[in-house]
Amino acid sequence: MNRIKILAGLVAGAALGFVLGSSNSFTARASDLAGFQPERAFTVIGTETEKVKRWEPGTLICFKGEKVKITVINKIKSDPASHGFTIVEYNVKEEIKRGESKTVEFTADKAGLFTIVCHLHPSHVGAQLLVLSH
Ligand SMILES: [Cu+2]
Repeated sequence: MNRIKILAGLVAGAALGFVLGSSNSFTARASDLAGFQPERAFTVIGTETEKVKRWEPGTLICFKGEKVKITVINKIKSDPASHGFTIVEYNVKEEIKRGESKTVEFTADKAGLFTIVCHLHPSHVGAQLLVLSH
């Protein structure tokens, strides 16, 4: 039994090494990057601990000019069943029902610190987006 677990660990390690190795060996020439717009992807989970509801991670950081993709998943078990995910400055406004997910995409064309609010119940489930200007 232990031998099987060790073998599984070795296989997993080898697979991880391959993934890391292939990304490390990636080299891009300037011509390959012409018109390339980097994408910053996040997965944000709505959670509840000790009756405190929040989006996790609560701080999303990207660089100005990046395409941002945020997948928001509502895993909050208590009522209300829906929560909002709104970033006013980026015209993002979604409502996510319990157990469901939504994806928002925008280009971070404004630098600064932006508040992410639940427009349904602003007293909870806040977060923030920090867009760095390089
Ligand atoms: Cu809410």
